[in-house]
Amino acid sequence: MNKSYAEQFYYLMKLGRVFEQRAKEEYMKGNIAGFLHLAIGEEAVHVGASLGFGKGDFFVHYREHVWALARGMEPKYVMAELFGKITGVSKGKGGSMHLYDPKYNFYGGNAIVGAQIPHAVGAAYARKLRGDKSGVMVAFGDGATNAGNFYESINLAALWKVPVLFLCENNRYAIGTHISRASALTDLYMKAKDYMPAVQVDGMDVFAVFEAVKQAKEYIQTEGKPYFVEALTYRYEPHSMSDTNVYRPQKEMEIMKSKDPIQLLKDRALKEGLLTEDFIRYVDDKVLQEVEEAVEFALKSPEPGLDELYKDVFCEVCTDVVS
Ligand SMILES: Cc1ncc(C[n+]2csc(CCOP(=O)(O)OP(=O)(O)O)c2C)c(N)n1
Ligand SMILES: [Mg+2]
Repeated sequence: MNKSYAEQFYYLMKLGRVFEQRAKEEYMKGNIAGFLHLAIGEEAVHVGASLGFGKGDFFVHYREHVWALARGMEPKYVMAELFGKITGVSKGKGGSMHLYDPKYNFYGGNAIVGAQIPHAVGAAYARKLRGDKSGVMVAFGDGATNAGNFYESINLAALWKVPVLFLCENNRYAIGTHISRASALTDLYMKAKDYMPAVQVDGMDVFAVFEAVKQAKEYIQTEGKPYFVEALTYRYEPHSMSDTNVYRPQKEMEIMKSKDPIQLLKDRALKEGLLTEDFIRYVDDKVLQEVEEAVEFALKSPEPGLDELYKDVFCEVCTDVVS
């Protein structure tokens, strides 16, 4: 692992964390409405997978702010979207669960559990037919692996040899339901292993996620077939802002917080000389400033006008939705 990657990991993970902490505050003030699903605790999965995969299309679920930032979307346009402002990435009409920007090959943000999985398989199949090997990755939660569309997708991807990376973020909960109460298998890579290579990785360790996803990307590109990665992770915040969070033992939360992915990265990278205390201080100040500017930008931006109401509802020319 080189210094440049360690620096990018730290910057993006810290940016994601501070961005979401600030989004939570703004939600409490009433500046953000609707749903807000935070990924605090899961940053190593989003950042490690994003950098490990490199170029390609991303389809994710509603817990997506850190994914969007890790793919390069600017904090101010993402924050403005959460605020429902016209300057947001989806013109303020999508909100937190519908970040979308084809410039970054980022195709959302889906509010329907598991719905992005067949979308990604379709996009990957289209890429294959065009001879385009840039790659498609789809992320989804543990809960999504109990849905029919997940099984249909892994089946078709294996049958038609579709080069797509399935990335399961196993944070052990689907809202308030523990995985053991909803899934017959709790090692979720086992659900895919008869269809494709499938591995389980420590999702609190950004280096481990990066390496697993990099290997997966090489496989889908050279073999032209699907691959499955399960990342074991944990969300520190409630499912969404309206969740009372009473279903989790305090002890469990304490144990998982002691494995904080940002702290783990710092400890290891400082020890191995990949990061310096000065760099960490510099990044900590920089992200605070960037997020502050993003909030100011969002606050000052106007809401969408009434003339936006019927725009972007249906596609008039549907050929280039996935460019
Ligand atoms: C088809 C469908 N069923 C139910 C819901 C309600 N719902 C929203 S999030 C969620 C839990 C999903 O959990 P998981 O896939 O583990 O993702 P996580 O929230 O943990 O990231 C459910 C059941 C939904 N949005 N869509
Ligand atoms: Mg979950």
